[in-house]
Amino acid sequence: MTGAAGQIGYSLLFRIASGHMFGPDQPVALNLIEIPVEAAMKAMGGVAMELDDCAFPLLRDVVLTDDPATGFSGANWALLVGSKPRSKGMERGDLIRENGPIFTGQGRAINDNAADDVRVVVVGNPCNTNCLIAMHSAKDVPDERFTAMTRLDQNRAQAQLAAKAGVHSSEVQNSLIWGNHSATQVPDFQNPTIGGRPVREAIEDHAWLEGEFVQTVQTRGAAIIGARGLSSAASAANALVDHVRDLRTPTPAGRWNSVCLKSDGSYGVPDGLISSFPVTSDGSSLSIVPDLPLDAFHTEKLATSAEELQTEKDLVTDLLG
Ligand code: NAX
Repeated sequence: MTGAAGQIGYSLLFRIASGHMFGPDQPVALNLIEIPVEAAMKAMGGVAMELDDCAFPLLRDVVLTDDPATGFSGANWALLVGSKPRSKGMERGDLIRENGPIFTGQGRAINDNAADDVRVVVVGNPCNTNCLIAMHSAKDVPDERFTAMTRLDQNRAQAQLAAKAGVHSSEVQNSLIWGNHSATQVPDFQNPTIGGRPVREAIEDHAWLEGEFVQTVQTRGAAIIGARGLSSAASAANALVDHVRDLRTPTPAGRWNSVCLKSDGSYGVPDGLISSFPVTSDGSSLSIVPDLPLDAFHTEKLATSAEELQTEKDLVTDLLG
């Protein structure tokens, strides 16, 4: 895992070590990667001390390093959480250019050092384009092993729909996000169900669905920062646990999860972009669910998000080899 001394790391590592990500019978060894800066390495050392202090039965080894080659050595799962944060006055384009080279280096280090079955999940933002760069930099690793995370957005959408319908979140099934993990993402209200009924039947306020629902999910990250003074961390770590667990286990019939992966041109998203789709897993390989209906509202919004992904890709063409 990269970014091990960060906020998400502080929530995530304890969930992994206690068996939530890989199951209660799977021992884990953690390779933690930080930047070669004294404060970051020292903070990561503190996290490792706390992992020791939990005496987790499943935790077999913890390696601390600032060297990606060492960190990714033998890794079965590479969780790319660390990235440079957006600083004041920085445009999204600047952020993409700043982060790009990090993911080139990490992609190469994964290619050269990880286990043959490595699977890579990118969380560090802009996660879709960072994932694209890492995928292109790891030439020997099949493209389908690279995903980026919209599971937090999916979980947020599920919670919002449940709250509006006045039911428990478990009543909402197949909550779904399309497109980019950004403010253009498309929270779906056509294909999920609430208590087995279409969302538009369970929630009669259709203006709310097209307006407040979509905007609330798109801007939830900013709302958390506004309230907490810090970005979402525990919910992001929880979403990553969900993401990896659901890629590792076969998806129940009739269900799907939101996963960003390489587009095959499905739903009009240009081939090769890393976009969020409804995805099923057979436990190892992933498939985009075909032929879901998308009305004009969803189609138009997805096209806008795909255009944004294309613009991001165009900014980093030189890094795509
Ligand atoms: P923090 O700033 O708390 O931690 C990031 C950590 O990454 C820092 O300790 C930093 O030193 C480290 N880091 C930076 N560059 C690195 C590199 N090249 N190698 C190894 N470590 C490196 O951020 P945190 O709140 O933990 O968030 C991490 C990332 O997740 C951010 O990019 C954030 O935007 C992104 N998020 C993505 C989400 C998603 O749904 N995809 C949701 C949550 C979060 O906003």
